[in-house]
Amino acid sequence: MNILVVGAGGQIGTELIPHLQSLYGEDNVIAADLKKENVDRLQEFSRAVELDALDVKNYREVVEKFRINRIYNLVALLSATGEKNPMLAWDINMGALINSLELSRSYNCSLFTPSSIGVFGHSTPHAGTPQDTVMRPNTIYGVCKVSGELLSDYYFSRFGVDTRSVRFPGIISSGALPGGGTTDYAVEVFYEILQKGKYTCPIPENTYMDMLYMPDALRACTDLMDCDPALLVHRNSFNVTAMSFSPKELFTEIQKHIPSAEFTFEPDPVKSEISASWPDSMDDSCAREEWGRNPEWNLASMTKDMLSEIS
Ligand code: AKB
Repeated sequence: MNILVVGAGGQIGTELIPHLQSLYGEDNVIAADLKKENVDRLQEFSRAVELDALDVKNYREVVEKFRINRIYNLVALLSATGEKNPMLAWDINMGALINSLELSRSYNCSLFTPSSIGVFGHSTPHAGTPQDTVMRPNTIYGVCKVSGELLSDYYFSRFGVDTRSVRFPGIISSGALPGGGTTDYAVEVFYEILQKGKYTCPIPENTYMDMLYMPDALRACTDLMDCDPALLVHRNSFNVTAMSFSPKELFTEIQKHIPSAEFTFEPDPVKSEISASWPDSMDDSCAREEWGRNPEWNLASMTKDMLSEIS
């Protein structure tokens, strides 16, 4: 198995690379990123190359050179940043996806492109959001993710490309900071509290969103791609979650460890609107039934681990 991770310098890629190396061997994982500084950092622990996923010629050369047969396409402009420049978000998110799909088709690669809770909108049921339900997002990021799910299913049914993916909720991790998302507060808060003892939250205190701790997210990436395809009724994309909490609940949990931590709320209009349109808690039973998903971390265990890792 030769695996290429495109957009490897971000929050997920930084931790997915060592996870893949531990499962498939160091030599069989290639990390690719657009930014030279990310490639330099990735080269400290992996085989890493510079790659612009929007440049299909450059992308093809890398796939050919390393005889790639599985691609993780992690290139994305996230929800809050996407609203600042919708056309750029469309170009990046869809451009990287189309190139990944076409190259997977030509070189017989399996392909994982994360989807997101961003596919949902105000008209989706917010409690126990089902796997198959209304998907009418009100962000360009969500529009890209719905289009990506449909295109990925199309490439599977029309061309037989082995596309699989999950709808990630907010991912909490200590390896690399997220950037430009609506759920980023749940990571930022740990750094701010440990550095400054106080945090001002851009999300209203009682807004619930689904979250996953990174180890559970990484297992989702590999368990789904390694499972027997005969088990899959769905492909693009599975609801996955491990916890659902509001900022207030997370901060109360942090205060159990750091009683002096201070929290204030200054809701950001864009992030507030986006977070209000997303599910409060998703139903991930299809992922559990079809490929045995079984997350291990909850709010209490994640909070304790984050504080100790970042300290
Ligand atoms: C974001 O907030 O944009 C992402 C996501 C949930 O897809 N973290």
